[in-house]
Amino acid sequence: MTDSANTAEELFGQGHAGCKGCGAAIAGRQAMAALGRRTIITVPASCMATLGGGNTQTTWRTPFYHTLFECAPAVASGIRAALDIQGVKDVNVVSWGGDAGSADIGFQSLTGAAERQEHMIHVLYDNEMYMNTGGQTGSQTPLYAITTNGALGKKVRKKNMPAIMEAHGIDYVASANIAFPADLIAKFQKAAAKEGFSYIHILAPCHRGWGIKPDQTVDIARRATECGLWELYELDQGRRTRTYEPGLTPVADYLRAQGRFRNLTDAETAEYQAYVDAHYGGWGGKN
Ligand SMILES: Cc1ncc(C[n+]2csc(CCOP(=O)(O)OP(=O)(O)O)c2C)c(N)n1
Repeated sequence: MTDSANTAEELFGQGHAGCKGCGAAIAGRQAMAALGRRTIITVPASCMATLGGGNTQTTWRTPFYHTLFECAPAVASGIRAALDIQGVKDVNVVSWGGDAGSADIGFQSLTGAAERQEHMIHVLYDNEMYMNTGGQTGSQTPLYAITTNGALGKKVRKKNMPAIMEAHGIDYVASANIAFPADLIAKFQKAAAKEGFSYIHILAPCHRGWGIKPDQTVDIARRATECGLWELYELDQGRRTRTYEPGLTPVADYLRAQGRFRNLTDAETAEYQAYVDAHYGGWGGKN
C-alpha cells in the first residue's frame, strides 16, 4: 500500500452516474479507502466505466482510464512499465473489470497479465450478468438465474474464477463482498503491499438484474456469504484462510429473495442447498 492511503478520505463516489443502490459503486468506494490517492485505475467497457463519468467529471479522484473491453489488464501492464521506467514506485496500478470484462471477453488480457506476474491488482466486481448492455448471461451468472437473454434460467454452473486465477501462481487471490467492508478493505491493503499480481473477486449485486429493491443491495450481498454461497477467503502466497465464519443460513433465504430466481422449484432449491453443503470450504465460485 502507498503512504497516501487514508480511509477517511473519499476518493470515489462524490456523485456518480450509477443506479441508486449500485453494488459496483459501493465496491469502488470501499476499495479506494484502502488504495489511496497514489492509484491509477483502468476500467473496460462496463457499468463501472459508465458510472465513473468522463472528462472533467469523473467520480474517481485518481487517474481513471476507460479502456476497450478486452484489454484493461494489458493497459494496466503498460502503465506499470511506464512507471517503472520513470522509477516511480509508490503507485498502485489497478485494472477493474466486470464479470464479462474479466472472466469472458476480457479474459485473455487478464490471464496474460497474471502469467507475466505483473505488479498490479485486478478486480472482478461481480454482478453476475452483463448489466451495462441490459443484463445478459455470462460465465459468472449462477445456475438457474433468469437474465434478459435467458428467460428459462442458466443451465450450467458459474465458472470458478478465483480457482482459475490461483492456477496462475500469483501472489494473492481473495474473494470479497460489499457487505463486509472491513474485510474488503483489509484485502485491498494486502494486495497493494504485494510486488506481483493480485486478484480480488468482489460480490457486487445489481438490483436491476437481480430483481431486488435498490435498498436491498447490501442485505442480499450479506445473505450470499451467510448462506455459504459466497465464501470469504484469501490465498496469500499459497496459504489459504477463511476470513469470515458465516452462520450458514438456508440458501433459500438468499435465492427466494431475488426475482432472477423466481422460477426456482423446490427441487432446484434443494439441489442448491445440497451443493453448498457438499462444497462449502471449496474456496469460492462454486455456485
Ligand atoms: C468488444 C466489445 N464487445 C461488446 C461490447 C458491448 N458491451 C459493453 S459493456 C458490456 C457488458 C459488460 O459486462 P460486465 O463486464 O459484466 O460489466 P457490467 O456492465 O455488468 O458492470 C458489453 C457486452 C463492447 N463495448 N466491446
